[in-house]
Amino acid sequence: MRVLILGIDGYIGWPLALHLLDKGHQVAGLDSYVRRQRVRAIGSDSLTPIATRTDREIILRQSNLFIDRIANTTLDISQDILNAILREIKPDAIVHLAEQPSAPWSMIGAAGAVRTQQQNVIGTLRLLWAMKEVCPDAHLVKLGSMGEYGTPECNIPEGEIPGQCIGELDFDRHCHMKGLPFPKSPGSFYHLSKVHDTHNIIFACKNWGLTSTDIMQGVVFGLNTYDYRTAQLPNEPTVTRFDYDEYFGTAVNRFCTQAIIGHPLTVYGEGNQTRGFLPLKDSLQCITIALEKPPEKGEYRTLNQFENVYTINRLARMVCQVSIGLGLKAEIKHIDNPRIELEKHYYNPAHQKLFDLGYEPITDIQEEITDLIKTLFPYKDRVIKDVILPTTEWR
Ligand code: USQ
Repeated sequence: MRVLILGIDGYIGWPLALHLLDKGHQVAGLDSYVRRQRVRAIGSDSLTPIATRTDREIILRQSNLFIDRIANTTLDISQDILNAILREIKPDAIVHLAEQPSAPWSMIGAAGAVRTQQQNVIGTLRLLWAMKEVCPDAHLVKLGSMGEYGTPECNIPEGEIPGQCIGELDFDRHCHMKGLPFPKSPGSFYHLSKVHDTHNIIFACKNWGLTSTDIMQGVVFGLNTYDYRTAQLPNEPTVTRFDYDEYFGTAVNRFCTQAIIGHPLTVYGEGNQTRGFLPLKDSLQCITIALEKPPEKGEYRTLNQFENVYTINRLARMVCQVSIGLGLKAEIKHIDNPRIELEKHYYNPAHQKLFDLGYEPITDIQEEITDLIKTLFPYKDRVIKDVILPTTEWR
């Protein structure tokens, strides 16, 4: 398959490119490299020393497989240029990861919110038009978020309202909601941008017959390489970036980083917030499954993508136990929650479709956390302590 990865330089994009090449697919990529700039602009940097843009291009070209280029752009370009790029690459599938991925960054202020929605909503809309005009048969695999659903007090299906009654709604023939998009109730301007994307993609599939898998992904953590087994630092060029700051670091990645420097684990509020989580390696596996087992032509498909649901407290306790077992000093400190979110709530999202398509979780989550802490430990002197505590209030 000829796959175009938008956002190929990112946390998921880079290891996905390597994984797809390994599996014999052809890969091309675009990236504006804005993630590197944004993380530096907030005074942080990837904990893992990642390869330069040029080195990444060289690595891909050495693969002897089809690599078009990593163009220094994503979707902030004219429609004509984007159309021309797609015309040249002729992708069978497009994996769209080129969005601003941070909920807290979208809540910094007006500029962060506007930039997030511009990059995400307008970028995706541009892509949909380009696909319609140039490659209407290509399969769009778009990264959405489990956070699009929010935390409603009912079971969350995979995308559509199922046949049975939900909550107190009475589905008779005058009120037949089966098949409609399940209501979304997101908690940040970032998550809202994903909801807007979802609606635009559903419309494009319905109206133009485009084909898409919209992945509602849970919180990803971990790295793509674990070189501690060979006693080597994972500073080989294949390692992906690893952020731990309040904006671009996700909960488990932050906790593991905090553990290696003896910083108390920053659980926000009561810590009973419950989310779906999955290791990075599982995310790569799931996206690959979505690519290799596409939906019918013209179908819009939703996949809820996570390994299992956990509370933040449970994960923080796991990181603590593992760290103590490895001889580190670790403790949990509940701090005032900078976000507006329920700290105790019902959470039961379905996530069967990927398992039906063949998803097998690679490792158990505790083993993954153990490997991660061991791998990160040699980098402890690179941690910038000033970027750990949250400073952006969502109020
Ligand atoms: N949290 C803490 N302490 C921290 C950081 C986070 O308690 O130091 C809590 C947050 O309050 C939240 C939960 O952990 O309740 C998850 O926060 P997060 O920062 O790990 O993840 P989130 O902001 O929800 O966003 C991440 C990705 C985003 C993706 C989303 C999936 O950045 O791209 O869409 O996870 S989901 O959470 O299911 O919406």
